[in-house]
Amino acid sequence: MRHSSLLVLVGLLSTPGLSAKSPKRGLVAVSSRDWSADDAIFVREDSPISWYYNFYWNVSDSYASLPQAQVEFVPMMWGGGVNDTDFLGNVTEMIAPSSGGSGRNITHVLGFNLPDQSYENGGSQMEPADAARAWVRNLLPLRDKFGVKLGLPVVGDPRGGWIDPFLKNCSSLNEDKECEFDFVPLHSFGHIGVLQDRVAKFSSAFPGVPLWVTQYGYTNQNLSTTQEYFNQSLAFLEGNEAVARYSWFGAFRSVVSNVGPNMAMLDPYGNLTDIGSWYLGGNATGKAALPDAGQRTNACSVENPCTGGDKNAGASLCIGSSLARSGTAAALGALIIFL
Ligand SMILES: *[C@@H]1O[C@H](CO)[C@@H](O)[C@H](O)[C@H]1NC(C)=O
Ligand SMILES: *[C@@H]1O[C@H](CO)[C@@H](O)[C@H](O)[C@H]1NC(C)=O
Ligand SMILES: *[C@@H]1O[C@H](CO)[C@@H](O)[C@H](O)[C@H]1NC(C)=O
Ligand SMILES: *[C@@H]1O[C@H](CO)[C@@H](O)[C@H](O)[C@H]1NC(C)=O
Ligand SMILES: *[C@@H]1O[C@H](CO)[C@@H](O)[C@H](O)[C@H]1NC(C)=O
Ligand SMILES: *[C@@H]1O[C@H](CO)[C@@H](O)[C@H](O)[C@H]1NC(C)=O
Ligand SMILES: *[C@@H]1O[C@H](CO)[C@@H](O)[C@H](O)[C@H]1NC(C)=O
Ligand SMILES: *[C@@H]1O[C@H](CO)[C@@H](O)[C@H](O)[C@H]1NC(C)=O
Ligand SMILES: CC(=O)N[C@H]1CO[C@H](CO)[C@@H](O)[C@@H]1O
Repeated sequence: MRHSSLLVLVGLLSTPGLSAKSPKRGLVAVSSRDWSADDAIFVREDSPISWYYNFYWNVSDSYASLPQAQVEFVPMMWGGGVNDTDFLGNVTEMIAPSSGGSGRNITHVLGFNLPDQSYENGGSQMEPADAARAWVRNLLPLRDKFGVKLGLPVVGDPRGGWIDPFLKNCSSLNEDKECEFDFVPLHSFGHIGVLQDRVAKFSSAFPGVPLWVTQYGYTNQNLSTTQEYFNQSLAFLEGNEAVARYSWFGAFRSVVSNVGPNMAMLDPYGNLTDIGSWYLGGNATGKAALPDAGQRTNACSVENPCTGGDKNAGASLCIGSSLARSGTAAALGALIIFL
């Protein structure tokens, strides 16, 4: 008896690579053009990150060589697509290249990002009727043809104003069926009670359907409050059976954060903060989100946010400008995080 348990234990401890993966834990990948080398930090060989999304249909440049089995890429249809099938065409081409060769094994796709919010608020601003047309044109074919699992559009209110008319609008377009979906993404920004309430609300609105918390955090709090929230939320999300996946916001340097510096996983110089290191399964690093005035240097940013000024105001401008320059819908999506 003792002998065989020991063997089992040794087996578990010595399995490299995949055993370190956390099936729930993912990444909101918002690559910065100025510091694209930072991206590699999150997917090192011992990283528990098992999946990522980037608000776009295509892989992030930095992660293009990673196979799905190592870190699953989840395409998102951010918005649009009412009168075209570009998303369907591009994802189909990725799964089954017309030029031959083996495609990427896409198994999940995320629907529209905040269609219930205006562009100004970072939403994808879609009427439920238009969104239903885009769903039937671009998303249902992926489900029917390749068995891809679809994430419901992410909105503030689980049923109510936007989702119900959206689902009903499909019936006239889709043989009397609703807009079919397989999992339900949600965002949560606020204290731990907000997260618990939102998960409970979405669980009861969609009983038995897996929930993905695709952006969460407690914005603009001091370090101890942020770290306490981080620990509590991680334990809650890991332990909650309704939650299939989660991704902390965010994977960026504190100086370009639009949610306050302390939520950032990287310090101004691209080193992991405590939260960043904990999220990746490591120990505290003791790296401060922002350096003291005396330690600030111009070296940390071309946009110069380290040298002072209003931290949070500068932050949101910087993330805005650096993402906006990438010129994709992905950029818009990344700016907005609220509910
Ligand atoms: C998708 O991204 C990869 C990696 O950056 C790139 O090589 C490829 O050209 C992109 N595909 C399209 C159609 O833009
Ligand atoms: C889609 O096409 C319809 C009919 O041609 C047009 O009225 C509508 O403005 C178009 N919508 C978008 C978002 O392009
Ligand atoms: C991919 O999307 C682009 C627009 O972003 C579109 O021009 C192109 O036709 C799409 N590719 C396919 C194969 O549908
Ligand atoms: C694609 O990935 C899924 C989920 O990991 C797996 O079950 C399936 O076998 C994979 N398919 C191929 C063709 O690799
Ligand atoms: C379809 O969506 C529109 C808003 O875009 C809404 O006014 C209408 O009531 C919806 N249809 C149904 C059957 O719910
Ligand atoms: C951090 O913020 C919390 C909540 O606002 C407050 O109770 C606490 O005193 C603050 N801690 C420090 C070190 O400022
Ligand atoms: C958070 O958890 C880490 C261990 O993962 C621990 O070192 C740290 O003290 C905790 N912080 C708070 C505020 O709970
Ligand atoms: C974390 O610290 C503990 C105690 O010092 C050490 O045993 C462990 O190897 C460290 N883990 C990592 C990933 O560095
Ligand atoms: C301790 C540590 O990893 N420091 C690194 C912080 O980031 C700078 C810039 O990338 C590196 O030069 C340091 O080595």
